[in-house]
Amino acid sequence: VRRMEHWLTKRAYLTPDNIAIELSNGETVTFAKLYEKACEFASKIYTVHQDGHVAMLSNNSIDMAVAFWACTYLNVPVVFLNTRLTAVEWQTQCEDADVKTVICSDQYKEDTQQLTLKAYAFSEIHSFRPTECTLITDMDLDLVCSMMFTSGTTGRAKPVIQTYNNHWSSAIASALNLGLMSNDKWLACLPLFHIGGLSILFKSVIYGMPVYLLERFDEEKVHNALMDRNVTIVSVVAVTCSRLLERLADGYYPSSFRCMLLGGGPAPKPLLEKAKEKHVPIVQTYGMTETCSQIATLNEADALRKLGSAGKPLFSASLQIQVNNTRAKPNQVGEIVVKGPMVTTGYYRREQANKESFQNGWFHTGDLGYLDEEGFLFVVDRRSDLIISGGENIYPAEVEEVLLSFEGVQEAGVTAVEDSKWGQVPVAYVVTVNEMVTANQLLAHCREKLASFKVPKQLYFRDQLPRNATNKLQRHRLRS
Ligand code: S0N
Ligand code: AMP
Ligand code: MG
Ligand code: MG
Ligand code: MG
Repeated sequence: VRRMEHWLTKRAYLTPDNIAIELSNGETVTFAKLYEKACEFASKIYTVHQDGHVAMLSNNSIDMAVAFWACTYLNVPVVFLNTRLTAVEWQTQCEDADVKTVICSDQYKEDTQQLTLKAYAFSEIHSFRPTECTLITDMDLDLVCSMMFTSGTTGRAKPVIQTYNNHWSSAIASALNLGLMSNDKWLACLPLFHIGGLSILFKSVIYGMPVYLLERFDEEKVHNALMDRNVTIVSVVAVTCSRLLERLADGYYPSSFRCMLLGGGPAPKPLLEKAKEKHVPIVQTYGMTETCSQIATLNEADALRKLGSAGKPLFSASLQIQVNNTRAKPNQVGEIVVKGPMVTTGYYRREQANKESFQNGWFHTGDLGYLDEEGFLFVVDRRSDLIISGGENIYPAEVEEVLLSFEGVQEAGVTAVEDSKWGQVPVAYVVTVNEMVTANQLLAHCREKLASFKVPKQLYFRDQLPRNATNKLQRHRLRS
């Protein structure tokens, strides 16, 4: 076993008085305090958490960070739930990831009544009496630290295993790429339930760097923080980046501001050009839940010369373009495959998916891209059929399944259309047995079962849907 002293314990020992988390209301928590709070929280949940995993349902907060670190002191894997999902979706994910206990912010306590699982709000846990328990001193790097769901080809989201070693390797690889400045302060406005957000918490503790934590993305708050709070780096998706540039208008960020780390989906050329015009440094990155965030990143030095590229694979990571399991030539488009210590050990209890995704040691991302003559990655298309709306994944099959579960719906097909606000949004095509089914009924049914960002923006009735010779739905032909 590979072991390492618990990162937060070590950090609290090294730089106890440095700031770990800063909020927009001025509140701060030092590393010593974060350590103390995490240990205390651990001693309080010790009696309620059952064997099995703990789910976390919360928007960004200090409590959420404390609860997460508390679970690491008990060696309990944390399954992160997207707060935008419906209770039906949470329930399925909890079952798929062997969750036995839910920890939530007080805001979601009422929603959890719809789950068959026991849920505890942060405030309830704070009021518990601490129990004598042994907290781990050394982390076993090969253990599961967290799990996050990602869309799968089967229509059912898959739990991605993220080990301590994955998170450690990701944080180190990122620092070797971006460098680490003594004044670095990373702003977290992406949800911590996605890896683009959570990875900032690991970086904070491992680097000894403060995180400026926002409950959620709010362009006014982010803008003010970038202007006045000495933030040096902020992670963004295309939609939030675009809103910030809009808000910046003719202004400039202070010279201490280093960059926006832009990931989670394609970076539209016009957005990159606008940023260039406004002298906003954008660092484009390619990564995913399965690689525990960044795996390829474009250095600032190459940013303008290679506009649109996601850069080169980080130190310790390898990346290839493969066509029929052989390495592609420069500029030849193929599937992006990766390997390295930040790559997931697999999907939790999904044998078939793991067999398909891992071949000869390479993880097959399902994304298409090419490497130019100098080895710079260009992502040209995402995994088949995946829709990315404002940084959130929508898998068509999942929406189709919900449409098909409505009585009278015979066939359903979902595809993406371009959208100026969200990048892409889903639209649906359905075939019904008779004219009794209305669009309003179907959309209401979707809203009940699906997170609202997954609900089709338009719904069209058709006599039949395009299928190939083997009767497989051809989603790319739905719109014609
Ligand atoms: C874009 C965000 C901020 C929009 O949320 P906002 O404005 O707060 O909306 P609300 O006020 O909550 O809701 C208003 C209405 O809008 C709907 N809505 C909300 N979000 C979406 C959406 N994405 N698409 C479509 N509709 C949406 C609401 O439903 C509501 O409608 P009604 O009233 O009908 O209910 C928010 O969506 C957001 O935070 N998005 C980003 C999510 C994210 O983090 N994605 C990245 C996931 N991938 C990864 O983490 C891997 C890549 C990675 O690691 C990375 C990514 C980025 C940067 C760096 C990295 C890295 O490698 O480190
Ligand atoms: P997620 O599935 O939420 O983990 O998000 C990762 C997915 O977003 C990847 O598999 C890609 O499809 C897409 N993606 C991430 N970074 C980029 C990028 N730089 N360019 C294009 N697509 C990207
Ligand atoms: Mg995914
Ligand atoms: Mg909002
Ligand atoms: Mg919702």
